[in-house]
Amino acid sequence: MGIVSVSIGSEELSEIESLQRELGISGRSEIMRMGIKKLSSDQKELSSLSGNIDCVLLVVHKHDSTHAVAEIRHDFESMIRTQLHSHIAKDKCLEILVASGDSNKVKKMVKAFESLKKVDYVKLVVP
Ligand code: NI
Repeated sequence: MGIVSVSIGSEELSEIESLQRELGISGRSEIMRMGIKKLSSDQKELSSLSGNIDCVLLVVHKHDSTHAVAEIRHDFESMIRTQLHSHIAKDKCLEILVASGDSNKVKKMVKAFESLKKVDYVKLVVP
């Protein structure tokens, strides 16, 4: 077993503590292992997509990142058929995008949203 030291912000740290309480897990390492497993399975699901797909993408972000989110939407506008911007909590926005297109381009769009710091949640649904 290896030991890895990581730097995380106070927001992520309190997220870890709240997950520990909710899941009844005492060690932070266990939370990290669970997170890695989840990320890895999401990644496998994403890389298994091929050809043209129809999908729905949910993105929750802080209101002050609306401009950065809009830039990504414009970068992928040829794939986006419908979009909805809604407010779900104070300073939080929800984007619902319905898209059709090449799966590799969809993967790029998902990664672009995930790489934004003020994006809290990205979920791709491929029916
Ligand atoms: Ni908004």
